[in-house]
Amino acid sequence: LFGNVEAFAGDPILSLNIAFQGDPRTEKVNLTIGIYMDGNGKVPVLPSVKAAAEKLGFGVRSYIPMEGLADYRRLVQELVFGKGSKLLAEKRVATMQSLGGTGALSIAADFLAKHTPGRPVYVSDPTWDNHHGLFQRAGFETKTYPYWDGATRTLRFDDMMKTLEEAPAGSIVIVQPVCHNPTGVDLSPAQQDALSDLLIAKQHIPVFDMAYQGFADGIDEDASFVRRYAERASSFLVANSFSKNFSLYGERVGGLSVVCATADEADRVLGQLKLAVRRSYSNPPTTGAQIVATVLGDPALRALWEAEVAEMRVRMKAMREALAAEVKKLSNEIDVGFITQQRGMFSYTGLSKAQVVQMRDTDGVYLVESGRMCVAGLTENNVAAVAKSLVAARGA
Ligand code: PLP
Ligand code: TYF
Repeated sequence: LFGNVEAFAGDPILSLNIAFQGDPRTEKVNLTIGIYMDGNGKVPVLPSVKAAAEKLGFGVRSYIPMEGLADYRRLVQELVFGKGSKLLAEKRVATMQSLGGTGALSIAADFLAKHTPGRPVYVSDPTWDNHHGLFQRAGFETKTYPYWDGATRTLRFDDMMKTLEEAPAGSIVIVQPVCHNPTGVDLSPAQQDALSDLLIAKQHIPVFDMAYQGFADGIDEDASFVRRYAERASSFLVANSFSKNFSLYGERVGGLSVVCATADEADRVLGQLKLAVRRSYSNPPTTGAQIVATVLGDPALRALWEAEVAEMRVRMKAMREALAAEVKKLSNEIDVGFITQQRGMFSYTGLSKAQVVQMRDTDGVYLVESGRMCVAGLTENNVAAVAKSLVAARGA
């Protein structure tokens, strides 16, 4: 019956992690998957999260509503759109609790496939690979807009605008508003505004995918693209994730918010989102959302969490500076500006696949084959070795 089932090639990033685990070298360094690690190379349990979990204990585990916990959904809205948001006052946002950012995008794709079918979906070149997969699975054809210029390690902004200008009106456009995965290159505020003008003029449907809120400049600062867009546009979507900024990867906590033209429209959209969830997994899990809602809803825990996010952000920036400084010590030929200018968890190094393989084989330094480095894997203890490996590979 299943004799012709094709083998699954696996996810290249997850496969690299398995290879890393099996590597016997003690000096190995994992700079692959987008997981924040602390200065000791460990995935942290945030004290705010631990305190919330202890406060909650293990209570009743009945089903929760299809759309998720009410407090959680309100707090998601306030975190994404800002507490004083006009949209929220007008009740124009339908927000669901989701299974991480991936689950939010998956429900978004199903919803759009049903209600706005047949439109092209534009994603950045390059992007998080699952953007293609999730929207293709929902029945869409995905296309790319230019984003990364390998020669200058900067944004191809004019080309990006041209492609989206030439796209059919009403196209779906996935936009990472902050800490772009995989490049670490974001739009400047002026570029964000120019892109917003174009998206509105062309009646494109943006899906903002915000997986790293708080990892660039701050929790509110990182939401500013979405919030400024919200002041002007009547319909768009936002997927947000707490995997990284709460270090709750395995709990699968995120949100999908669909901004609508009116409160009545938002009511009906929420109904359709509930239906999509009902037909998929019925209702979301309890624990992660309870923890996030407890932290965000308690002033003391929230202040603690904000400080913890700041600590993660500052450490990643410090590691970028340290790597750039270590590379400079070894070579004057390499322009290290890109390492410190890029933001968030990732740096697109421009290293070729052969160079990445050399670093892995020779030094046990693991990057993704596209040349993406997760800077959250750098520590005081390994940064010099990583710099040495990088400089050697560049010369090879
Ligand atoms: N979107 C982007 C751009 C990501 O980098 C990620 C993954 O880390 C996600 C979405 C999915 O996040 P989650 O793990 O919450 O599903
Ligand atoms: O790009 C990353 O590393 C993160 C984590 O199938 C991730 O987004 C990677 C692969 C995957 C799921 C999450």
